Amino acid sequence: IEQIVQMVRERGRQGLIKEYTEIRNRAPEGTFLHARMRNNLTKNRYTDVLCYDHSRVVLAHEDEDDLSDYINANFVDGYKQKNAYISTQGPLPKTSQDFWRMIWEQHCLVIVMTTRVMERGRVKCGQYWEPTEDSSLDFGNYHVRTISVESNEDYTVASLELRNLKTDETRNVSHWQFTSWPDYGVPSSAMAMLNFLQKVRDKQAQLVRALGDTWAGHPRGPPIVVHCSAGIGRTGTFITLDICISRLEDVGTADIRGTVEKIRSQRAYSIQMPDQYVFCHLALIEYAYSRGMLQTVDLAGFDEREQDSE
Ligand code: PTR
Ligand code: PTR
Ligand code: PTR
Repeated sequence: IEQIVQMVRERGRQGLIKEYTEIRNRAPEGTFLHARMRNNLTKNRYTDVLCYDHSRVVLAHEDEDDLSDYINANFVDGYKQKNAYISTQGPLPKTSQDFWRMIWEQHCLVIVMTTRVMERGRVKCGQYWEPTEDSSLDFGNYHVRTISVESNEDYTVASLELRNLKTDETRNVSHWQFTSWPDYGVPSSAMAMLNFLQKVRDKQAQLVRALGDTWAGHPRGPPIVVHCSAGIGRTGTFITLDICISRLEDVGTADIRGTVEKIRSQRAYSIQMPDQYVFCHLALIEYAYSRGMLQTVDLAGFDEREQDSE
């Protein structure tokens, strides 16, 4: 980790931005055929944020309709864990039912939401759950009841009960919304974000444990669903940090660039703004410092350092 601090100090903000631009300029490494099918186009929140075919979450065919298996969502690997996450867009009114179907079919226990429903007067995500206690919404075969809601300064946790009306089974889903993250930006405090991330992990671990044998052989359980509005910027930043911190705790090293490249090979465009890439570095250093892995952090000149000319 000391090497990372040194690397970050030497490159400075401009150097990291240049590195991000290189990553970003690379052509996509996959096709988007399903995302572009005529019947699926309106299931994408943004026409320029499509979903790779090779890693997409395929919905089970419920109604013989060949085209009903599409949702703008991709599996993303975690640290030493295949399909640790599902990165997805904020559900649209039209796709909320598919979203719950995906949660059901993938047995997901935890949803992380890093956007607000409205931002700067624009709708960023559908209201696919009820924000108030003891109320519910229906989406096709799924009944979603909000059991309890707890709010903090930076995030809100809702306990949801998801009922499959076809089979009459119910499951609990824990909904974690981080509320102080502007779109196209970074949180004002890395600590708030890191604290939130830790709580999310603890919750997933607790829910997996509570299910006992169900997840035997998969001790970390089902994918954690992570979404923002487009499912690339803030979602990608959250996942990058989660992976880098796992690695840091395991072997004491980090590879932010490699992590971002890997995530982008599964969820195209992940990490959308240069500042988000820079934030991953600074937040990781802050994390290491807060955990006593670093005694001092010297980033003198980080903001001023000019980019070396070629
Ligand atoms: N419209 C967004 C933007 O341009 O910022 C979404 C987007 C992001 C679209 C990235 C394409 C992108 O491609 P790449 O990062 O692979 O160049
Ligand atoms: N055994 C549980 C069930 O089938 O409902 C949960 C479970 C689901 C366990 C999937 C493991 C799973 O992963 P895999 O598809 O890799 O076996
Ligand atoms: N076309 C959209 C735009 O650039 O406005 C796509 C987009 C929207 C891309 C939001 C990223 C966004 O941020 P996030 O992935 O964090 O929701």
